[in-house]
Amino acid sequence: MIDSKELQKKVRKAVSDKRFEHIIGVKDTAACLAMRYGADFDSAVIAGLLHDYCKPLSDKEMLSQAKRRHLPVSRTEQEHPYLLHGKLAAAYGREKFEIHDEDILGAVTWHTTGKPDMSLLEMILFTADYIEPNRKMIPGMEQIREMAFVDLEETVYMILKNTLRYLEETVDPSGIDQHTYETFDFYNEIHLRKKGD
Ligand code: DGI
Ligand code: FE
Ligand code: FE
Repeated sequence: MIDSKELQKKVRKAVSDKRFEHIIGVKDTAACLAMRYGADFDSAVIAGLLHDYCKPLSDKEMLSQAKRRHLPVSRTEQEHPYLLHGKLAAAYGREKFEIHDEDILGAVTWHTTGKPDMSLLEMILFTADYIEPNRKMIPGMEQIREMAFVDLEETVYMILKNTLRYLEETVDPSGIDQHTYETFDFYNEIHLRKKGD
């Protein structure tokens, strides 16, 4: 597997200055969360560096790259091809950088929509992507940043609640990925159970 310094150089060449700043923010935030929760540190760093590697691809390129790899493309992904950028980054990680750790690849694959019952590393990347320091301030961000170092499942619930509210205002219902709904339902259950205790 490629080491993180090498991967950082490759990523630097593939994305814009602004995207690179975000990626470094995600890498460092994922590293902090790994320290807090006892996840594998190097895995968090590699996942943070790789997660948006394919974000610069155009819609057309995303679809053709997915097709070439025989990745299943849902109707929602067909209409919003950027939803594929995590899956593609995982595929590139395997092919170009010899990253074969399934937990890292899973975290990268699911970083946009999440999925029910995520691993610790998957929750860490999902959260780091949302709270990293370069993200613009949005309502609820302060509370989410604070919660990230207290209770990761509750944090994932809060992020999905915010994201679904945002998506319901900006895209039509068919544009919301099934995984986004399922992930919300899963973490909402945990949230409600904890509240009932
Ligand atoms: O790649 P980043 O910008 O760092 O972050 P990301 O991969 O989490 O992508 C964020 C965008 O993805 C944000 O505008 C919300 C959007 N998104 C998340 N879930 C869904 C979604 N967009 C659609 N259309 N459907 C979803 O289910
Ligand atoms: Fe992303
Ligand atoms: Fe990102």
